[in-house]
Formats: sequence, structure tokens, C-alpha cells
Amino acid sequence: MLLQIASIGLLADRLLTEEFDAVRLWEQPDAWLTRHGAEVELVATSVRAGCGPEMLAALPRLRAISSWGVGHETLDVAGARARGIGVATTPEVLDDCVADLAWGLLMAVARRIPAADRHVRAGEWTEVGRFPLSTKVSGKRLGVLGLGRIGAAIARRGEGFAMEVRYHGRGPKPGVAHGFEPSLRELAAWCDFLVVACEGGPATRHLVSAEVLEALGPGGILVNIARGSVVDQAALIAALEAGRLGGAGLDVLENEPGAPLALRRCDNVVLTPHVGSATHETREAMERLVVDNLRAFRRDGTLLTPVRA
Ligand code: 8YV
Repeated sequence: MLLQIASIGLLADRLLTEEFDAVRLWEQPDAWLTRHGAEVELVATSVRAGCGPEMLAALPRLRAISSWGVGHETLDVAGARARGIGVATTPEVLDDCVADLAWGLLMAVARRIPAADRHVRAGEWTEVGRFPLSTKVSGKRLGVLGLGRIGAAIARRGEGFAMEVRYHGRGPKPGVAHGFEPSLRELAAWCDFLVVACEGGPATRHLVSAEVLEALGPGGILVNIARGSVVDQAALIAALEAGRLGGAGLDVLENEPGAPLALRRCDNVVLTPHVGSATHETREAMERLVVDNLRAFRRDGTLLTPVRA
């Protein structure tokens, strides 16, 4: 039996019902898991809904989990691995859109596009050249935290903007031309723009600390399209309020959904509501991949895009 933990999207929901006769957990009575958990062999879920240790414990015959989204911090990957349960996410198909949004935020903050738009809309464009100057983007230094698939897509775009790119992560990546910086603080001190593209979860919590923000400095811009947990948000707000950071473009925040007033008040901050992968094209590809992983597993016991970490 396939158990669907949460709605994934119109397309995936329909295919899962048609092809797998999926049981929708949210439509079942509370006692359903206790009564039927032992019949479940496949799970479809999302990074939002997750599949944690409690859920795993309730599904003793589970063989595979297919999850919507590339993040897996809400899935008990270690617990699944210990029981030989395969876990698949939806990588690659969203790399371009998330990287595009990172660049959109970088450009928006550096060139003050939303502020300029507000200026025009408010009827304040009464004199040519009155809007404050902004920050040049091309030819600057780009630091990437986490050179995975999305980080690499962000770095590639940097080459198009004639930027020198360096990165920080767990270690240097073989075959990568960009310089590896073993200290995130040093990377922040070196670059003009620091883009956060690493995984979420406890291992990366508050990596972007007060010291890192201090190193990025009043001329620096922080962009986060990864997870709010990676940035010490209180330190970020303090740095922005004190003028110790040039600006920030944030698609993700701690305690989503919603943004604290302190961030909403900052004119040099651009906020988007966790929409990195949210285009028609990418969301359709993610939904299809959730189903394709389950089809492959049913066919020959393999997953197309298993989590390897
Ligand atoms: C989603 C994501 O936009 O893939 C992920 O891990 O974070 C995004 O693709 C997000 O989960 C929406 O809530």
C-alpha cells in the first residue's frame, strides 16, 4: 500500500491515486495509522510534511519514501537507512529556478529594484536622478556557502557576470575551478555578495553567525535561498539595524511562514515567501519526479534520485 502523508500538488495527487491507489492520510480518521500502518510499503510526502522517526516507527513494513523537495531535514534519513528503507527527494529539477531566484534577490538588493519601484509607484519620481545610487553587481566577488547542485548553478551564473567565485563547504570539491575557502568568516571577508545554498538541519544551524555577518560588512550583501536556520536571524537583524551589513535578500527565514517586523521595516532587505522552486515548470517537474521515483521502485526496487548523504 502507498500512504500519502500530505497533498503534493494537483498532478502528483492525481497520479498517485490513479496509479498507486494512494491512501491520503489527511483524509483518514486519527486511528488509521495504528490500524493500518503495518500495510504501508511506500510513502509519498513533502519536505514540508516530512516523515520523521515517529512516522517510521508506525510503518514497520515500509520500503521506500519519495519526498517532494530537495531538502531532507524533515525526513528521518538515518533511521530509514538503518532499516534499509530507500529515501528519494527531487534534486536537479529545481536547481535553475532556485539559482535564478538567488540572482534575482542579489540584483534586487544591490540595485535596489523594489525600493526604486516603490519610489516610482509612490509618485516620488518628480526629478530625474534623485533616487539614491545603488551597488554595482558585475565584476564583483561572489561567495557561495554550499557548492552542491544549486550552489554550483549560482556560481555558474556568477561567471556570466564576470565575477570571481569562491566557496565554503564541508571540503573542497574535486574538479571545481572556483577557490575553496576553509573558513566561512574569511569567505565573508573576501566577498561582496555571500549566497547561502547549503543544506538545512542541525549541522548547518547558525553557520552564518554574527562574526560572519561582521566580516561581510557594511558593503556586503547576504542572500539566502537555502534554509532560514542557517542564518542567525537575531544577529542578522542587529547587523542590519546598526548599518553593519549592506543588505539582505531572503527567500527563507527562521520560523516560517511570516517575517518579523524588524526585517519588514528594513529598506535594504528584499523578502520573498520561500518561492525558490515555485515556477509552473519546476513544480510540475518536482511532482513528476515524486511519482517517477515510486514507479521505478515498484518496477525494480530502485529509486531514481535517492538521498546519498
Ligand atoms: C520548496 C524547498 O519551495 O525543495 C526544497 O527543499 O525548500 C523548496 O523547493 C519549499 O519546500 C516550499 O515550502
